[in-house]
Amino acid sequence: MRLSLFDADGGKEALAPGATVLRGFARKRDIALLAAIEDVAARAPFRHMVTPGGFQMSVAMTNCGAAGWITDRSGYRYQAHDPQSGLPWPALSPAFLSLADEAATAAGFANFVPDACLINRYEPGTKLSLHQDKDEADYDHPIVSVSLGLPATFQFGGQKRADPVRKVALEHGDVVVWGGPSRLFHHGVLTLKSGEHPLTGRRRFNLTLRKAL
Ligand code: MD3
Ligand code: FE
Repeated sequence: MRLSLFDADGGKEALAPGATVLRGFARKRDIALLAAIEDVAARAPFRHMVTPGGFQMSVAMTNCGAAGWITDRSGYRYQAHDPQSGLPWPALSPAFLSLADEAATAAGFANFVPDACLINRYEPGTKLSLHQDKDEADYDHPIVSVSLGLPATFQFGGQKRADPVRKVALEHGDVVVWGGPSRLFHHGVLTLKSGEHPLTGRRRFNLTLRKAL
């Protein structure tokens, strides 16, 4: 067995009740995950969606799975078809499904079967403001989030918007599982700093795997 000073799988940290960071959990599969993102984007290109208030999001998004998360002037929702093409979203990649199930299991949530994967693409200068994920039908299911590429500072607070926020640095390959009491916590991503990642260049990708329907 080869011993490494920098093991790819850096262990488990509890962030809050029901919220677990699995450091480096996705790192060994990074190439396959990025290839799967490229496949999705070839059929459902990244785009900057518009919020109900009329602001274009700085983060570019696309989806795969039976349901895709969208926003436009009429609101936030899950939809089976890509509004840009009218086609169903690409199928959920088996690589995403197995990672989601393994990560959820490692965090204590057995049998997690997501039907939606939102793919966020950040470039330096982009951010995601504090929000809750509440467009899903059933909050009993956890959410699995996978970070790839440039590092980011993630912030999360509590159930109320005014609750104090904590910051956590998320790096390439880190996976976070949010469930139970933390499922409806407010969260966001601070403005991405510039940098260059060997696999993604000046970009960060985040996969958010959810059971939406
Ligand atoms: C904390 N994306 O797409 S998901 C999103 O890095 C989103 O792009 C983040 O928030 C990103 O909605 C990471 C992390 C996440 C998801 C659900 C949560 C954190 C959460 C639910 C409760 C608390
Ligand atoms: Fe979110």
